[in-house]
Amino acid sequence: MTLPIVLSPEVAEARAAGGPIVALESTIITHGMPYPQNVETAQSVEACVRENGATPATIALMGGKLHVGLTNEQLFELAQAENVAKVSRADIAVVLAAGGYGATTVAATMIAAHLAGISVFATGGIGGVHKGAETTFDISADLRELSETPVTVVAAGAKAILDLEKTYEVLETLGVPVIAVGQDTLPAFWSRASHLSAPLRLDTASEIAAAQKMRTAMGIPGGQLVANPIPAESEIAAEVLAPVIKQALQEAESKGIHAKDVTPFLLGRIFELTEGRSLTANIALVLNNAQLAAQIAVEMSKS
Ligand code: PSU
Ligand code: MN
Repeated sequence: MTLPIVLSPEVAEARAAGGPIVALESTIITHGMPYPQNVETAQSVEACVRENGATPATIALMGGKLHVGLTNEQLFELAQAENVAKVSRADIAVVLAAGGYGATTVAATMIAAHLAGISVFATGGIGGVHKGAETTFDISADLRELSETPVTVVAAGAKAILDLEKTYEVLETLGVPVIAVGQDTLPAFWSRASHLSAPLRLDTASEIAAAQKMRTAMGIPGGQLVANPIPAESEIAAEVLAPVIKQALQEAESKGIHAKDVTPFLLGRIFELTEGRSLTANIALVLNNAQLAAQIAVEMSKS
């Protein structure tokens, strides 16, 4: 069978010309941020990619089609739709075959990007090993995807709601390069630094592009996690966030929130508890990641 992939006109044009393209996910729109900030952010992220010389390709499932690049109308339709499934590797094919709405997580966006020949992707934060995973086994499929699918993912690290030590241990076990940008410690999403030292450090987009090209040339499957710290003026200190994260985690537990509802619940509660400050920081870090991803895509497109 032929895959029901639909490229937006702008993505089709960029692909035909061999131009730089940056994939963007849609779970952050439907499950990660409230309306209308979700659509506004998606539009400014796309604008930021264009300003930095690349073409944005926001990925989502709609009506039995795998869309790589959304028009403005499609973006609004998705952001306001009800019953949007949050899809990862496990459910992407089921939802595509059934024909409903599906927002792609990091794992599913990597799969779609690779199918469309796109090798760079910008997001906010990847999923990882949840706190308490030793009893819940809740480990995001994003981690295994990074080890299998050759896409460079630019994120502000793993979200600080996770067990960061275990997340980076699993990435090491899976053979995923974790590259901090411009600093020796790993960033922690809403904060620039964590207490963890970075396994790898690179300071420029061209070095990051060269590393992915070398990995592929060596026949090593998988991508890279580029951990790009949030801009200093937008960060929230880890000490400020720690009690907020603790409270959100306790509430998730007492309400019996589990599986893929955990991350959206925690992000929503942290937004309320910080009176929106976490969202402002989240938007700033996504834009920062989009800029670096566009620069990496430009470098990758140079032969
Ligand atoms: N980054 C954000 N907000 C989000 C996400 C990432 O700033 O909502 C989403 C991504 O789609 C990621 C998902 O893949 O959260 C992780 O979900 P889980 O923990 O259920 O694997
Ligand atoms: Mn999970």
